[in-house]
Amino acid sequence: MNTTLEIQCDGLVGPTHNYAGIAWGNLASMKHGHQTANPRLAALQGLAKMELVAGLGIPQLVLPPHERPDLGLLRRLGFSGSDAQVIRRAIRHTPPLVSAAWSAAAMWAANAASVSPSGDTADGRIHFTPANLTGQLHRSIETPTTARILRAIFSPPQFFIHHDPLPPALALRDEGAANQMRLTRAGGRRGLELFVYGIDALTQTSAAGVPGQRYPARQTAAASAAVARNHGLLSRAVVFIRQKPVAIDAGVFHNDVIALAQDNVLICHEHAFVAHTVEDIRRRYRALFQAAPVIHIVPDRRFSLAEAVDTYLFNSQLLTLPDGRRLWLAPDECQRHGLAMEVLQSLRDQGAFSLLEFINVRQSMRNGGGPACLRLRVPVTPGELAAVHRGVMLTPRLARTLREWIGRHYRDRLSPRDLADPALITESRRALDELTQLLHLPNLYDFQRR
Ligand code: SUG
Repeated sequence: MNTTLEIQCDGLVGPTHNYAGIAWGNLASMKHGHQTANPRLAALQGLAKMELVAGLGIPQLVLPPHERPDLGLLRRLGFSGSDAQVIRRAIRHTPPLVSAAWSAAAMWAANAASVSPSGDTADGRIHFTPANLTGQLHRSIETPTTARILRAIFSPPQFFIHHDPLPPALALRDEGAANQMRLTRAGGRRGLELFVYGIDALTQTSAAGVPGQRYPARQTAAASAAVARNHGLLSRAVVFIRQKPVAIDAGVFHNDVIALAQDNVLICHEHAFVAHTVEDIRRRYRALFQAAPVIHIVPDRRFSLAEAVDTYLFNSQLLTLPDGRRLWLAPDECQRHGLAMEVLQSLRDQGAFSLLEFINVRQSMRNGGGPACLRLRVPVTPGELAAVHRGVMLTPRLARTLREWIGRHYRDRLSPRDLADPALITESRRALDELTQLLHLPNLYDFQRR
């Protein structure tokens, strides 16, 4: 019997989901930029994933989308007038700014925050640090709303503590739990937290990236270290790991595109980390738990970095069911990829997991977000779970309500040209206003407070 509970917090896809092609280094975003998206289908696909997980008896929580467009961003950058005028003027001058203001990227909740469960922290509370997402303009605007949402959902201070995001500096770029993994020992509450970074930006000459590297690193060592300190983690229960630059250049813009961990099991691609990392993890795990972790390394000759990025095999959710069995929830794309299926078969044969399911989240995948990107994990005790805001916990009834809400409010086509349409501002606000009632989260958005 498994006593560990883990809430899966999924970002509900917002009504302005679109393909702007603005995430440099994220190959899927770069490839699908300026195509027509289907926000309604995207939201329904995300909801279907949440329903599947909740149906397995795992606590599933809904994180509401952010208000878009972020007109405050455009106004701060000097565009003025009525809401419609602001959009029109910004489009005339700087279209990429408008794409950023409309971005629904907050759906990728793995980037919302770093989370340390109460079993790991000095004060026995769950610690949250909203990610500053400084590396990308369209993502950096998420932080204040994310912080507000997390505070509203995980509220009683005897259980939950919310830190300020790290200062928005290149040297402190932080993209949250997408670069954080955790290993535990069966039955125990303590974990070994693994923080993965792409660059040590305080000492490397170029803060933007390793000189000569094609794509920038989106997490810095200094950011990871600051989060670990703020969360009050024991130094012997933390490992800092550096991504291999070659992986970042192949399109691994977050660690969760190349590695995943659950319970005492770590699965990673051969080129996920720099040399000696795996030995280091083994040593630190052994020192903490007096036992050996289970580590599966997928060799590049069997499954290349390009194949990993193409299929998002490692961006699966590895879920522990209430009976203790592990389920691998893979993106649908893997099912049609012979080599990905061979890797899965061999991992299953070696006992990494026992159940396998596939999920179609293609609308999100086309922007570089697989099943694991769409969710933030929060390990909890039963007492902590009971303190979470009930209105956002997914029940069959809430799922039905949300499906109807999506059907009422979402468009089934959104092209970059549609972002000039002022009617979309009103439509999105109407949808979100109603959503706050459905989730019992009043006055969440700025437009409701004015
Ligand atoms: O930050 N895509 C997101 C995808 C995030 C995936 N998250 C994890 N791996 N955990 C990003 O690159 C695309 C936006 C656009 O092009 O419209 C985008 O932001």
